[in-house]
Amino acid sequence: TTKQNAGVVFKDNAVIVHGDEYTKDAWTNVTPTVLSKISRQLHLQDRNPIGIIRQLIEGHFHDFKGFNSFSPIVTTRQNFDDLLIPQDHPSRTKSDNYYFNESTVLRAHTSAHQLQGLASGYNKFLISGDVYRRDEIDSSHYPVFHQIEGFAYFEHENKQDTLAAIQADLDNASPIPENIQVIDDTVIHQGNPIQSCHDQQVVELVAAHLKHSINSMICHIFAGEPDLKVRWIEAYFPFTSPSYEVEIFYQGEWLEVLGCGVVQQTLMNRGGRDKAIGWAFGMGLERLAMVLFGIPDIRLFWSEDARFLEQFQPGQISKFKPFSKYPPCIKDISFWLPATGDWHDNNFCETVRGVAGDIVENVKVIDDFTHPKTNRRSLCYRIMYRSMDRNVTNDEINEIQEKVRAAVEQDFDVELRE
Ligand code: FA5
Ligand code: MG
Repeated sequence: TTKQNAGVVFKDNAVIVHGDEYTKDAWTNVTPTVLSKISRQLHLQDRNPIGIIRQLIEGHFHDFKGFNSFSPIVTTRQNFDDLLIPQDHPSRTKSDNYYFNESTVLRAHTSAHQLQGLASGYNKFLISGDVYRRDEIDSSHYPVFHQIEGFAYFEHENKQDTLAAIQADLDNASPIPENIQVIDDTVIHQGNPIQSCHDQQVVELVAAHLKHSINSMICHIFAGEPDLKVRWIEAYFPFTSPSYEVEIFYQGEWLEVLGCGVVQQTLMNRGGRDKAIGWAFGMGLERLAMVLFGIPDIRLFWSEDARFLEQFQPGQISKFKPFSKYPPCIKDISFWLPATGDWHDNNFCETVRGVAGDIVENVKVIDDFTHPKTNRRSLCYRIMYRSMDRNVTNDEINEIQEKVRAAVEQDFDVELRE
């Protein structure tokens, strides 16, 4: 049995993507639905908001080399080991990632290419691309989104030269505009330490360079915003220390937009840069695009409806003009869980999306009940179906819902109720 879509072939024992064959094993959980996205490359479309923001950021970091076409199919070594992510780290699990097999995965972040960037010889570079994570389903979560990675390092023989080079770069940079309020209470301390191999004065200057670079990028993309609030908080990533997250206050909410930090020296050394010290950030593009363009649903970025695509101009941020939404169709499914085994929402959502595709707008638990006598647990999920492009009929959705029920019964060994 084979299933085919745009360069992707599913065979019994292998998955083939553009001629490259990946042997299936117990880890395989990529689906035709998710693989149908790898050819879309929204970040390269100059009329898609994702592509427009990517170009805006590249325009700001004009002395950075841009890498936008690394393959999203990477080794687990690239996605995890190279980044010093421990063997037992939760971010490696099958319920969070799309595996081709034990050693090949759809990248979960653009950080998977940091070593390739280091090998390129450019000391400042950006990497953008589509990234994949198994996740819940709602208006701001989709299993594919986009990130841009920024990386800068300074490579000199001694401390004085390093300090001088970073300071010169900072002196050259334009000052942070008045319209931004930066809230930064972060301090370097034991819980978020300077690496023992590093010099404190150098790290403080690298961190200042990182913070200036990011604050001014945010000002650039939110140009014209009368009062912009940016907040720096401490964070943890296995591949940076100290580490930070940056949030933007927008329309009444703090929005997490990126993670960053001073790169672990072990990683620099593995990249052949043992004399250098550097910083990196990884930023999600969808959340920024949703606020800047006023886009209410993350699935819209994937729309091929002309009413969406024709609204945007290359290089320009403009407000999305909603076109009428088609009505939803809502179906519930309830079942008794098997007596043993863990239950993961992500796996359930994946099965639903595997059958129904993008027509699923939202999946949520509406009832979770454990029978007092038998101790059996029953769940009820509400699935909201809606198309971005057309009216769906109740008959059509009933048919899909029947397939969903069959797939859920088969995948999870549950006992369907009524
Ligand atoms: C990372 O992915 C790290 N690789 C970032 C990094 C790079 C840290 C370099 C240090 C140095 P995180 O999982 O937090 O971290 O994701 C980074 C950003 O991607 C988030 O701040 C958010 O803007 C975006 N993001 C994460 N998950 C989602 C999601 N499910 N949907 C949309 N955007 C997301
Ligand atoms: Mg995060």
